[in-house]
Amino acid sequence: MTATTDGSTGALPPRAPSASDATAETTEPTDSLRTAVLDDTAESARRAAARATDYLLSLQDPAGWWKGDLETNVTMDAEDLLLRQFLGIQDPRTTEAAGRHIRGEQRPDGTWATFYGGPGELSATVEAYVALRLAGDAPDAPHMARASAWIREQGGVAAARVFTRIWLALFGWWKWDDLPELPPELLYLPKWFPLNIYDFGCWARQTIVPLTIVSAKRPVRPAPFALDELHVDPRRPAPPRPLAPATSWDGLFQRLDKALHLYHKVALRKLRGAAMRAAARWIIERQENDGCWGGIQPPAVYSVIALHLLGYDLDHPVLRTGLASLDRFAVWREDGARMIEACQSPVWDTCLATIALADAGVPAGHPQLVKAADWMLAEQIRRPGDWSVQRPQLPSGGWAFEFENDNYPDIDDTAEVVLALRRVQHPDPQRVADAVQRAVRWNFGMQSRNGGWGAFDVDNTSPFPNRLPFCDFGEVIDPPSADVTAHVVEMLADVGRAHDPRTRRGIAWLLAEQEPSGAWFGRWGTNYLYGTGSVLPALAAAGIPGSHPAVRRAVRWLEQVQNEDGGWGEDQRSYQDKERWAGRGASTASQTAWALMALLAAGERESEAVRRGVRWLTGTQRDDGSWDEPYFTGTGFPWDFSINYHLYRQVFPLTALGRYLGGGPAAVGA
Ligand code: R03
Repeated sequence: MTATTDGSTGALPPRAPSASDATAETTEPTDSLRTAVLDDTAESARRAAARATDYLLSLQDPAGWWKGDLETNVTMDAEDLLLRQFLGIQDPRTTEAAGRHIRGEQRPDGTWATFYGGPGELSATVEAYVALRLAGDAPDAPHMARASAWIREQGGVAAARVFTRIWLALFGWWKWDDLPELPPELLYLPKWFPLNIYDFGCWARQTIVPLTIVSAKRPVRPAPFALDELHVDPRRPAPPRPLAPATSWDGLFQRLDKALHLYHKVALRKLRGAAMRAAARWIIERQENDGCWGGIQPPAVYSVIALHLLGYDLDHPVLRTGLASLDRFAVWREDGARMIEACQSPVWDTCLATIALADAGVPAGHPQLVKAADWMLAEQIRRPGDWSVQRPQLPSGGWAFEFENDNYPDIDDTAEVVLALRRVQHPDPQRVADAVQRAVRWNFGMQSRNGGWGAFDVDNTSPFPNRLPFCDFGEVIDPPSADVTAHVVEMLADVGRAHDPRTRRGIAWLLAEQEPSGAWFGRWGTNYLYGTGSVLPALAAAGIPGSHPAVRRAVRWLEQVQNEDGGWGEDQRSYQDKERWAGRGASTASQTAWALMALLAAGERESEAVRRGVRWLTGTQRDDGSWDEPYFTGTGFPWDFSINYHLYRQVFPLTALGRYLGGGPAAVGA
């Protein structure tokens, strides 16, 4: 199954034997009918893999990378219009195109969801509604009236998340005093003190620092219209929230917030000024070469606002390049609609595409794979970042997810890029070996105390950030997850370190994390199918046999949740209600592929479940070699922020088909 890799980079140790390798050769057929069915399945898998290979190869950028659209929800587009309104840089073409996209995403009941087929979501609906009003839609137009009525039914603006109310406060549609405080003096808390900025996950940290400036400045721009229709009772937009008992954590943090509101009024002017300048320095030091912050939308929009409030004008290089970086997140569609990506995924897509093509039997020295490897090699990060706060002595060597994000390499991308690089026969094997060695050292160094790996930081597990009234959306810490840990274990096994005590601790952590059902939770992909689809290949790579009880439990779970149609699917609702939805939902290409990758790693190649899954993939492939996937199978934050990675529908099915066929150049005519 991985025949193309062995010996491809001579300087590197061979892949560790895996349980699935042992079953890669076909076993004795039980009867001729069964053989014929399997042959037929293999034949259609071969054809499907060949077409999928060609299609994927055709999507590569001449520079060597792949990048699929990263589709999320309309809050990105709404906030883009709100930002332009705030800065006074609206332009009719953009407004029209964003409005078109937002309108196109509205559902018949007037709401907007945050993922395909999901329920109406209040904060997204409020933001989308306000954006459409900025785009000129009248409040009494039928689509707008349906939205505002629904918003009022749900409790109005008062029930929306903090971020939404911050956006409204910028225009006086909500009172700053009715928002949680985020004092800039936060920056002065030392790194051992609870709630210091390094206690937060890096995405929250980068968002909170600029918001401390905004929260201290409390800016209000003139609103172009009133928004009374979004309140249950416009005379009382912010009904008092009940206070929890002082002895509870919630009560304690509510009182802390009250104290901070008082402090806002009496804050020492000098201290506050110095704190805001320190925050500005912190922000500017972290601006990337292309003008963005952390490669993601929230830090960029709030950093631009914060620096503008401190007097930077719009053509100051920091703001000019910052705004330009946001413009590059825009995807213009053929129908004239404009969608904003929350983030861009070129490194992640490129390593996954490389692995898929190698699995499908594209020769390791294929020029397009070498091109991809060259691009990935040039992306390796060779300087310290925020991660160095916890690991000051650790040399750099990771990869980030995006084009430019040198300050925040992540452990997941680093593991997958190493796995990808090792599948390519590069003309300079020493260069690859050096890059891999630095990456392995960095990932080892980023292991958390409990034996697992988080995405960006070590031991980012403080219980306090989640308690802040400010933190009512998404995750705010970055504890180890099964999916990231699995990818690291798989990579470490691949480089011959399966028996290193650190790898063994990772494996022990994974085994302890298995759910009673037999599945693993998926933090960055939806959900148990992603977790399980990550863990079983890792255990196999590390030499855990398919007969291991943990693997058997997982196989039984996968077989139980397979759909009638032979595919697998898992709805976002599994994050809310795992009893009902874990492993359940309409079949999708990526999730079917994850289940197959897990089963194949467990040695189930000849099973009926695998045959039916492969059949689902070959039967749903389109003529051009691609798959459709309207469902969101990626996770930014469980339930709160879902992602449709447009390349997932291509790379994972190809990996699964390639592994089913056993890889090797004979498998497809590449
Ligand atoms: C698949 C594995 C690789 N993985 C990286 C995945 C990156 C996913 C995109 C990140 O985009 C973000 C969008 C966000 N929104 N809101 C926040 C946010 C962060 C990242 C956010 C939420 C709470 C706080 C601050 C920011 Br507090 C829309 C490792």
